[in-house]
Amino acid sequence: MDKNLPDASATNRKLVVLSLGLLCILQAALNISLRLALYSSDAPDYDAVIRNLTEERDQLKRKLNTFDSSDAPDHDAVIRNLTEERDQLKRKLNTFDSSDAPDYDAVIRTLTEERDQLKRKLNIFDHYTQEGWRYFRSSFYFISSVKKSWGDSRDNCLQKGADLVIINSKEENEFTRQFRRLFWIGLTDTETEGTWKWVDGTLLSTTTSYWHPGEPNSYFSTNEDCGETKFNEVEDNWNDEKCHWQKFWICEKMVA
Ligand code: 2F8
Ligand code: CA
Repeated sequence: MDKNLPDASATNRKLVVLSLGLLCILQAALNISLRLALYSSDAPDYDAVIRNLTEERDQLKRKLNTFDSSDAPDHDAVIRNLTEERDQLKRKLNTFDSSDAPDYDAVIRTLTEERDQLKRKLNIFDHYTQEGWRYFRSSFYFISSVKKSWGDSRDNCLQKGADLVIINSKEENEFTRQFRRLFWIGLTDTETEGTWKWVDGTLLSTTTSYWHPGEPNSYFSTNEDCGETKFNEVEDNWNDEKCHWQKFWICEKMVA
């Protein structure tokens, strides 16, 4: 072998070392460019956005916890629903942290929309409870503290953006019965004697009515055209009564 010629294996080693060196440089360049792309000054500060959203979510949580769940039986359900929504947000945040390449903008848009929905719900809840309305199964109820005729009671509810209560279930009837008061409810047969209708125009269902035995009777033909809760010691507590009588009343406002 000519000693002036370089050894072939030494040349190969040099080539391998050179290639590895080039690969390292390429890798470093790729890392730097990726980091620059991710953290360039144009990109939003995702950590800060997520911190803010998390803080707002926690504020909602604290606010929800201030509601007294012992006040109304279904208050619990509202809080459970809202808490579940909040936890869903939390779970989303957690997957967001661990996923490989999240679409940050989409996640933040979704979180923001869900947070805003929670805010709107809380605002409605705050508004009605501060005005003294009671919540039960997706409706707020206003319990009057003065007496009026059936027609004036209904007008009062309409002015509040509500109407006289429509009772659709035994549970709702029990909700109204718990107050042990004589209340006008949104039931009348003024249009056609003997055809009882709710204030939204629906016919009273025979399977969901709570007339006291013997009622409605238009007592001694005295033209009793308006429904009330009266015999509150029993489940079937409704009575028909003369509409001009002054009684307490209950308004109902359904919430979406
Ligand atoms: O005020 C009229 C009212 O009077 C009675 O109830 C206390 C009648 N009930 C019975 O007689 C059982 C109601 O039907 C009547 O509306
Ligand atoms: Ca009657």
